[in-house]
Amino acid sequence: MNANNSTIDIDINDIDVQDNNNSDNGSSVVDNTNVANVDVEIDENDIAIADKDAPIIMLFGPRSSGKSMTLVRLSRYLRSNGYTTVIDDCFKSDAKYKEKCKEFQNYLSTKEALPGNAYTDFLLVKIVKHGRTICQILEAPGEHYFDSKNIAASNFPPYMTRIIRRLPNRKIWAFITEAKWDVKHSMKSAYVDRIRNCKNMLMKSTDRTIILYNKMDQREELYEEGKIHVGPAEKAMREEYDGLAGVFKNTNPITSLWRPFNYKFVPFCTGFYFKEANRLKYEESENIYPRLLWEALNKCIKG
Ligand SMILES: Nc1nc2c(ncn2[C@@H]2O[C@H](COP(=O)(O)OP(=O)(O)OP(=O)(O)O)[C@@H](O)[C@H]2O)c(=O)[nH]1
Ligand SMILES: [Mg+2]
Repeated sequence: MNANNSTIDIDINDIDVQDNNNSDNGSSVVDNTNVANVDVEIDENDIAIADKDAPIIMLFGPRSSGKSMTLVRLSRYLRSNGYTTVIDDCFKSDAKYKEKCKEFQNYLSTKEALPGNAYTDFLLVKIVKHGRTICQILEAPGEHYFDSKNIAASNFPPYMTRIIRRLPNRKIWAFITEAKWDVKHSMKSAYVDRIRNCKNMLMKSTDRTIILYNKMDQREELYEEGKIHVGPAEKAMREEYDGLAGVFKNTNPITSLWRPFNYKFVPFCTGFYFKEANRLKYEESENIYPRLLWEALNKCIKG
């Protein structure tokens, strides 16, 4: 079924997005006024991951690619499907982190969108079912992964090389790409280089890879009658991010015959954003998006 020979594991080519089985329409306001202002120096190396077993999902993407909103969308979907989201407030010890944990918890509970500027740094969220932690999702500041002001950087912050890389937990790297990322070609190719750099420096052979193509709503040609064209979406991602699939080329002579690339492709949209009375508002995306992401994550967790 897969027109592009990728590793996508969905057995239908067109996916209907009109599946709001969640009665909560998630319409929210992104309000920049209520920004937490805890005036402290943040030590990025002060992080602690106590659970050395549950896989860690690394949301990897430049600033504004949608890491926070992806985490929000997935958490809200999972909460409405019997999972508990537990924010690990011991992950960092500074007061600002604790403040953000509270904000995120409030956000998930009240449906109010997070203040845009307050929620941009670290967060570790555990996904729990029947008392068992299924996985832990980590968001870190976008510029730690890819700094648009220093695109030639080859090093990662020490906490990534010293702490994250050495953890025994399986990591699932969700590399976020954006539909119609409005930057120069050189910026995109620098981002692809940075992902290659991550693969070489931080990833282990037991880790897994997802390429998430966010902001799909910006490319209407990838839909027809409310259905996502998954194959063409993956093709569009590969055209926009030239060379990215090749980073994950499967070099095993046997398995590469049916799985040429070692990544799972997930078309995604966190919501529909619009301005109203000078405020940025958004309406939550359909459940099909977090469902596809959760399916891909589960395969990476188990397989
Ligand atoms: N059209 C569209 N815009 C989106 C989507 N997801 C996110 N955005 C836009 O991107 C902005 C940034 O999203 P965030 O989730 O805060 O991005 P981030 O990657 O966490 O950014 P940093 O924390 O600064 O690294 C949002 O405020 C939206 O305006 C989407 O699915 N579609
Ligand atoms: Mg963020």
